[in-house]
Amino acid sequence: LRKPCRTWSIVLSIVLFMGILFVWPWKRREAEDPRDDYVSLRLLDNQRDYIDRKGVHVVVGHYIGDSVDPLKTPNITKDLINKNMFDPRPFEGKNGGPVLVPAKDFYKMQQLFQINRFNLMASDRIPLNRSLPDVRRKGCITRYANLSNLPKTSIIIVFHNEAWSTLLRTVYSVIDRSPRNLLEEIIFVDDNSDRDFLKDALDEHIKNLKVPTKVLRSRNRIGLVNARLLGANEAKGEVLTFLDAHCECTVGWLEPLLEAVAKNRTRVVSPVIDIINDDTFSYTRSFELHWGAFNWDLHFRWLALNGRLFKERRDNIVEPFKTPAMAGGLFSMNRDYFFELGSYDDQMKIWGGENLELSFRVWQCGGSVEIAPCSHVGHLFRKSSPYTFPGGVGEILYGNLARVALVWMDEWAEFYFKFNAEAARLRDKQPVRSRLALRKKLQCKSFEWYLDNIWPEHFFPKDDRFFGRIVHDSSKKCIMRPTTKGTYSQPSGYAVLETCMLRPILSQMFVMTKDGVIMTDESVCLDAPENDTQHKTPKVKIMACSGHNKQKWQYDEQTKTFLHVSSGMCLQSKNGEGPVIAACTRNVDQKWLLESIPWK
Ligand code: LR7
Ligand code: MN
Repeated sequence: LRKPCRTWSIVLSIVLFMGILFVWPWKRREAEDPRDDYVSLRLLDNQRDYIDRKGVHVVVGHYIGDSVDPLKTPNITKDLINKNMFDPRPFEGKNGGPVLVPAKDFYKMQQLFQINRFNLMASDRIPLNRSLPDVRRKGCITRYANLSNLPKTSIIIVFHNEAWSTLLRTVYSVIDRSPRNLLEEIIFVDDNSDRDFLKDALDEHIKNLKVPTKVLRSRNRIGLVNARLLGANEAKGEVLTFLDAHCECTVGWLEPLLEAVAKNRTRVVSPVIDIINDDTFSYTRSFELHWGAFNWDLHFRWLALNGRLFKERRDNIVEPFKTPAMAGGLFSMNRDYFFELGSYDDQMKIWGGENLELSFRVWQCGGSVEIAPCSHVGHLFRKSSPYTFPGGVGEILYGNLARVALVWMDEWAEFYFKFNAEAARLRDKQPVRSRLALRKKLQCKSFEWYLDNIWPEHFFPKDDRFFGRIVHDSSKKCIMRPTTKGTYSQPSGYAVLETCMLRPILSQMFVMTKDGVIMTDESVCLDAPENDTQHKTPKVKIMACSGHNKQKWQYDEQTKTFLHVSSGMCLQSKNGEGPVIAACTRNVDQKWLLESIPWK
């Protein structure tokens, strides 16, 4: 071999060898229970992450606090945002595949990205009727093969300054992949968009669709709740089906939703929400073994099912299952029931909070919120918002959330306001009398009932459990979950010991249940290995709550020690370093105080 050639072959063998080293254990890991390693799809928070299908944790980006008016970004002019640049190529994005933009267009592509905060050039190259894979499980196809007498639905799509291609691809996917006899009509609600092509050109285009379609227009920016109310008031279908303005429905998506609602009109049913990538527009199937809930800040979260529910779901993976909360954008609901139950809180502004409000209301007032695993719809997830929030993102979102808390959460509203200064500041500005009257009229149950019965594995404080700080007696430091930027918790990592803050902060707060589970926000639990033969003092972790024995602890008031039940070891910290478990000694290093913090 000549010399350069030999060098290359050595390099190549090293690469191959490393590849085998890394790929081999990786491949094997897929077969293990994945719930140990991640918390959830994390959405609508400062950090918006998700786990891809191979279990890789992908940090997607930032969300709240990041809304950008495209006209205030470099190189974007009014002319540019008003131009419809839809330019489809027949096979681009076919079967849900990624779009490949040639390198020569990269500059333009990045420029156009600002307009909608997704890759507009990529979207505009995909035909309106692109194909998507059938992502259903086999059982689903037979389960929904012979249906009769399903009700018709009105499809309601609200939008503010949406792109032509994403908006119409939503509609084409509905028309192409729904049985025609189940579609009553499609109703667009234009929430005061200012882009030219969303006016006459849209009115013209929809005349040719195979399903009766109309556009309602609001003369003011009214926000998504009031836009949806406009649509719902006009709708004639027995069922209302709401979709965001940038979705793509897959084959068989509608039948499971309508069948569930037809069987019982108090069911409110969402599809599994798959991921349309904001950069390549590729379609990725999401998990079915998740349900929707929320964190201490009342931000929506996907959580992995655990314990009883995981088994239940694994045994029956086709029937709709109950979820504490819905994501908000995609669901079907009986129209009369929607209005009987108080439709939406029309004092909610622009964006945010209405999904929890509806979820609490449905559950507490006698209905159910469910996910139909056989129904898959893709949603374009963005890292930031491409439109203005008049008055400010915080003012709007926390005002809406304050309303949710005040109306539905009883004493847990106090918990929310205690630790959320921004929402607390806005609470007195919220007139909620009419919504409280509605709650009374409908004789709705308490929030405690909701927590106990609908989400028994919740991590909120309650009178039957400890809530507060775990303080190391000798160093007087607090156990804390790993954080980034001071406040936002990471999905998992090693527990740390830090100076206790003067004003109690949530990342130093834990809940300990009667069962000995020590958990905190985001459904993460104090966790230590059952039998770690390599380390004498294995580090204590903060991991997704799994119900496993290795997450069970016992506190002894007398000796002030924490026993890690399954290993028989004790919680310890030497010189104020990160907590570990070690053979029990009753030494000062193993003494801890439980400092209760009042929460209501
Ligand atoms: O002022 C506005 N007027 C509008 O008409 C602001 C928004 N909108 C429209 C907008 O064009 C879009 O069609 O409202 C819809 C939702 O806004 P997005 O797509 O910018 O936000 P999002 O996808 O992050 O919104 C999620 O959270 C919202 C909270 O209010 C709503 O519940 C959305 O419906 C919800 N989207 C989903 O649930 C899709 C799956 C996401 C997940 C998980
Ligand atoms: Mn959306």
